[in-house]
Amino acid sequence: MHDKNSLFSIASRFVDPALIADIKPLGNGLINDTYKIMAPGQEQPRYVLQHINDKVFTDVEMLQRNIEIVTSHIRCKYEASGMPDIDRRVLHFVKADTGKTYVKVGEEYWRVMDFIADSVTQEAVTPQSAYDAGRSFGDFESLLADVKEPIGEIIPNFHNIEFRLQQLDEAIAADAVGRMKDPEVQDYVARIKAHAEEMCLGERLYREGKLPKRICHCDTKVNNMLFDKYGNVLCIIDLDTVMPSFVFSDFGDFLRSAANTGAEDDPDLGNIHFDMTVYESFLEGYLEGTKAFLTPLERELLPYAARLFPYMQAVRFFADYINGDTYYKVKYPEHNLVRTRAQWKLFEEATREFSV
Ligand code: GN1
Ligand code: MG
Repeated sequence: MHDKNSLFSIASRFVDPALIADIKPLGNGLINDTYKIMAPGQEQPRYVLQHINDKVFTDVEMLQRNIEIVTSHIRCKYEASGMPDIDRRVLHFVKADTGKTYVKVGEEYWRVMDFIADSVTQEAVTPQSAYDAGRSFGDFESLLADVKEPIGEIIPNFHNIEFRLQQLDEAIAADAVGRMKDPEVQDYVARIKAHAEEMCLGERLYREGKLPKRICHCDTKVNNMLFDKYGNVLCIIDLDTVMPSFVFSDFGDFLRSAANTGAEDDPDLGNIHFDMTVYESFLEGYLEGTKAFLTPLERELLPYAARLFPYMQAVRFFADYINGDTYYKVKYPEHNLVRTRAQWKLFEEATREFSV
């Protein structure tokens, strides 16, 4: 945690100190630390200050370059199409006194972006907002389909399930904190392995040259979108993971949070079901947004994507649990195991929905 004085002095590298009345925590991301900068006499935050987790995003220069390419590309397209209210539809990063969109203070990296006025985040969607979300993520991929500058793979193999399974194997072999002796842990290992081959389908098709990679968002949780007060999607946020991936990333990861009737870390597995009405609405919006480029194979495999993401997230939370919680922020010692159970339940529920 950072004290207020240091937050003030870091924020002052980006914005006029006279505009900073207070700085408070914002949101519940599992990777970066996020704060809102309040200006004097204003109820809404003016800026967002973020401490970049450089253990996860090791190349901050590439990270910010990717984000700048993506946001300016989208902004140009919106300008060309006469889109109204552009500043509320695409993020804008503030330049620091260094002329860059980030600063290094001691060993830490920080950045600031404008707060999008009159916006809120949500943890859940309705069938109507799921349609909008599908349309928005489809449009997002569509807008980025002709980016000329190379977008770096900021976290190599980020959504490569073969790689994630290999990391799990490494965690099991190391058993760094002795969690492998728990019979429940052994049981999840067996369950995960039983589906491994089937779940690696995407990577096999990629090697066979049948499946393309496109520029995707790669973290399409519901809480990575901003909505206006009427529940319309305003803007897609959390652009750190934008990189080349299968479209399954955006489709499957959104449903992982949106179609889950429970929470990502719900301790009560009875709350967790896969909501097919959300799936159908999101699918409709997504197909509309991606109709210019989606191939028949990509389309056919969208139900696989809806299963792949709870599976992959279970593998990732589980590996982190076995490693002793080194990646995701945890609120209590069993948190990553609770998350694993919840994602596994969601995987089973989705599997039940899609098996004929
Ligand atoms: C992380 O940063 P945040 O909380 O939006 C993670 C995602 C996971 C998600 C699980 C860089 O996203 O991949 O799906 O937690 N981001 C990274 O909630 O690993
Ligand atoms: Mg986030």
